Amino acid sequence: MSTTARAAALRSRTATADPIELEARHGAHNYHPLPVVISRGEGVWLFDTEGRRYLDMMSAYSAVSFGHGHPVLVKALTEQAQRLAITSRAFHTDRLGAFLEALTRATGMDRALPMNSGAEAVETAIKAARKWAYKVKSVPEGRARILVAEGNFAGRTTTIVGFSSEAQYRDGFGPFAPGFASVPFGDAAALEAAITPETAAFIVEPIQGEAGIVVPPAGYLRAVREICTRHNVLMICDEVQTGLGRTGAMLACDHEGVKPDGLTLGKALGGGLLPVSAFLARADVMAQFTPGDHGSTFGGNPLAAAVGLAALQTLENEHLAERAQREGAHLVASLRALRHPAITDIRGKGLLVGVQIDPAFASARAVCEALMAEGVLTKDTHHTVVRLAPPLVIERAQVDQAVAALGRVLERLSQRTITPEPALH
Ligand code: IF1
Repeated sequence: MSTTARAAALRSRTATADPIELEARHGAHNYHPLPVVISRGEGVWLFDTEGRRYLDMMSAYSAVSFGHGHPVLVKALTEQAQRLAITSRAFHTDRLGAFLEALTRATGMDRALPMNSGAEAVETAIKAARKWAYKVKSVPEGRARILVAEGNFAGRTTTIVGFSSEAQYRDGFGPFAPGFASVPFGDAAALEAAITPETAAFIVEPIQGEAGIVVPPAGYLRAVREICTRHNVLMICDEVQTGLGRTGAMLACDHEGVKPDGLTLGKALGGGLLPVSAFLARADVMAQFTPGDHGSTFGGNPLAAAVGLAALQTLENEHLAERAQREGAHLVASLRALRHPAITDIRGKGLLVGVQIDPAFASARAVCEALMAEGVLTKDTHHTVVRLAPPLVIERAQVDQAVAALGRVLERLSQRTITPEPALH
């Protein structure tokens, strides 16, 4: 068949074929999406190919904090794309410096190294911590150890899944990088007990997202800060998910007034439009990178820098952290007011909320499928938790709409689940 004929056949097949079927036929099956095909997004709303509207209550795992198609961010993207998008770091550009300055000012960190995905930012943190251990702390070469928290999620590279506690994320992907050890999340004494002279850093999410929106005991981050300082161990906070206003403050660390030695940001830094991440650190840590040590084809490209800068400015101009604090408090209060027996716990901070569902009633996945029928889209995590993490631009009425939908779903599932068994005769 000629190329032209093949292209025509493909066009006609693709034009009429079902998108889900195309994914199934041509793609890896590494996700199990809800049975919905989204074709458009606007603010807090998603629209499927049939034109049905859904309230987005997961904002792409916090990457869409500004809502879908935020006009200021789309403008920054399109204007920059028409001027200059990618140059590599072989040359300076007129966008990167301003983005790095805004990142350091917004976080209070000394220096920033721009990357693309969250995992790349975490891998950059690992390299920086190890090299700092060898060159500054005089840990013998090759002996640096990094502590992580049980229940962590920091990305999908083999180094990172190597220290995951989730069997599925590790299964079949070894052998893994050595030099990592886990400590219980939320237990400062266990952290201190695990520190050795070769410990370079402790990498920790201030609130564990994938583990099911797990908030550590009050004071934990302050205790970690004090212990790391006393033992000359780098405290590195992974705020890829909790950062940029999501928990009701610029950084989740801010709730305890803690300044880490290293910080990873991602997801919302790209304004919900493209992957932008960064590793930020104390000057002496970032100084470990000399020209050629580390890099990325796309890291710090002018398109990402322009959008990232606009995202940081929009976060501030629209007071989105305060909004997350206010609407998150209302969300949690409204969920508690449901007083539904299927809800066994409500956890979170700001607009990063997890609703724990009693498995006797239904799986979190079943709740999410039922929510979809009610026009609300979100995702389950760890089988029993429904994640509620909408765009930070969500209005009060839309929060109420999501809670009402959850109430209806739980009521319906309860009737289905606890129908009394027929009496045994
Ligand atoms: C998936 C959830 C999972 C992260 C933290 C780094 C990264 C992530 C705290 C890596 C990414 C994403 C990955 C995505 C699902 C989602 C996620 F917690 F957000 F729900 F998996 F746990 N640090 N989290 O949460 O960033 O490389 O993806 O840009 O892999 O299925 P990334």
